[in-house]
Amino acid sequence: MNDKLGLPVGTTLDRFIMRKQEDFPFATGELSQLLRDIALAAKIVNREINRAGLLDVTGAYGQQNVQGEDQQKLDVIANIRFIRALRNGGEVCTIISEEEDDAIQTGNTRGKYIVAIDPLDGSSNIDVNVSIGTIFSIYRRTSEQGCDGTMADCLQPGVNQVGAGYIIYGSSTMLVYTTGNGVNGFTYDPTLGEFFLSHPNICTPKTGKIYSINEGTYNFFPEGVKQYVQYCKDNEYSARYIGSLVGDFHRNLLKGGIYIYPSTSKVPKGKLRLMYECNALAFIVEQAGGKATNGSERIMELVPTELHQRCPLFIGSPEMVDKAEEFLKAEVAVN
Ligand code: AHM
Ligand code: MG
Repeated sequence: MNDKLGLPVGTTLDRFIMRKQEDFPFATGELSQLLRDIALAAKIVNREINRAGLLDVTGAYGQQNVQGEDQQKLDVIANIRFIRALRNGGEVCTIISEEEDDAIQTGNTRGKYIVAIDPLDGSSNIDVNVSIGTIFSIYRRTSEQGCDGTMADCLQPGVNQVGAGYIIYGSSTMLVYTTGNGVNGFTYDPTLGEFFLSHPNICTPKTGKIYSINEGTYNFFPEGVKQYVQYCKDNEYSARYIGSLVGDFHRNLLKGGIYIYPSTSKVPKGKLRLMYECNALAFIVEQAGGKATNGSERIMELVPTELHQRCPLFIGSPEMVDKAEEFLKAEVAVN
């Protein structure tokens, strides 16, 4: 099996990124470098995650680790690792992170890119050894180089993404990304310290039999969502919900399915964040032939007004997203 460029399974991520760049005659290599920086941070975070249980059990490191850093929760560690890698890489002027209230200026004022990142998503699953992930979106700045990124650079709609991806730290660690020409997945071989192409040109099934939603909050769902969930049950779909967006999304991407985090009467805007959760996965799913909406509008066309804006998410196999939207529309028509 090959990717769209004919690169075979087993190609290293570095080689793959280099070959892709050769197809763009005016490419300067900066985006390629940025992707490599993310992959490097992912390897470091992967190493930390793998030792998490051990550290928890022994609790013997005290306040500081051997590098003299204060011992911190993994989501904070991941945040530090990714920011450091992006800052040192030099291609990014501004970072939006789930862990930081304000946009972070890296000091690389010549950097062309903005990165929005959730360094470690699903952190409630860390302590129980369940899959967690990193999600990232890459934008080109719209302001002139030579100064810090602006708010307008940060608040771009998802359609402006030039790249997006996620890392899933699961039974194996994978990096899945797109730069707008299909989706490719790379599996990490920890013995070699390399990501290798394992899932070339990922295409999501048009429909599936998996629905992923936190049914514990059923009583607070909008009527249309309740009815769609009932439709899933009537059709004997399988309910699968890890509570780790990357894990749930990755499974559904490969097998076919729908992931829903709706607005509820308790969280009217939903829980997930547009800038570093929904947009990245929306870009990936669309590149794989799927769909992502907030129930009525395409996620990537939503124009953000705040860095940490929340939005409802319906994402996955296109026919399933369409079906869910039918129920929502019917509800609107009744009211
Ligand atoms: P986080 O960014 O604080 O980790 O929250 C996001 C996570 C997603 O990974 C997951 O899909 C969702 O929250 C689960 O939320 P809930 O427990 O409400 O079902
Ligand atoms: Mg998150």
